[in-house]
Amino acid sequence: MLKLLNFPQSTCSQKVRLVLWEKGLEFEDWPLNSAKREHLQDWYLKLNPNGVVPTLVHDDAVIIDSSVIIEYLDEVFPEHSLAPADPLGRAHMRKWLRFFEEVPTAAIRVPSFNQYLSKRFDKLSQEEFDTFVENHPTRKLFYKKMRKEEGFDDRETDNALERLRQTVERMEKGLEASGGPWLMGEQLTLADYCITPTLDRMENLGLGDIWADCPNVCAWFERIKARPAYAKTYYAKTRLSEIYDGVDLGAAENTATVVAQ
Ligand SMILES: N[C@@H](CCC(=O)N[C@@H](CS)C(=O)NCC(=O)O)C(=O)O
Repeated sequence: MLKLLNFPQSTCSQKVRLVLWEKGLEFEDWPLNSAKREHLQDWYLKLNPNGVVPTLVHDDAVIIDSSVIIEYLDEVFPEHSLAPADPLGRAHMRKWLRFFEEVPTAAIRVPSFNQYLSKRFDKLSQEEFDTFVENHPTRKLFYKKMRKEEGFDDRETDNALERLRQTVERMEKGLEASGGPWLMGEQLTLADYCITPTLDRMENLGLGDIWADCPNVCAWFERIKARPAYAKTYYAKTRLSEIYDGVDLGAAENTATVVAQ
């Protein structure tokens, strides 16, 4: 039995949902309510002491961290494998995973908070916000760099956009070198799904132009979007624009859907 504790619109959660759907694995989708800060409540911190989503529960085992989870799923359920069969191929795939975790996954948070996610703090007083930041198990320094409602300064934002551009340039070259259609060549792998939510988020934030001059990336993304796993992952209200645009954050039923990245 697989259960995924996640936020519908979290990029890290979407990464795992893409892999679960692509592999055809049955799972219980367990959306957490971040307006109630369920991911910071004691019961959840016992599962995931980092206070972030997603968390996978497989029978009695708890697995955390989205890239760890997708590698675990691919090892435990090897049918329709999303990793190369040989150790060298897997090493190359992991090279992509580690780069995506270090560079674009961190960078995309900055424009996401600037444009939408900082709004979820609108209703908190500065004191309440400071308490939230001080007590966050892993994101204290990140939130300290941000101003409650305005997000990040120009320097942080420019750095983030530069790292997102660097990512698509690297993907463009990688697709050229592999010959496509996927980052690793003929085989669709975890690497492709590791970066998919970041590009989807960029598009949702109006940053799709960043790869307009990268024909291989454009074609790759169209192929990804055509996968049934993509439509299943991005169900209604899984994108920030659908949640925040035109939403009255003061309305109780709406704040319940306002969650982290
Ligand atoms: N390295 C972790 C990072 C997870 C992460 O940052 N999750 C975000 C959503 S994408 C989160 O839960 N944020 C909660 C918060 O900022 O309070 C993973 O890949 O699972």
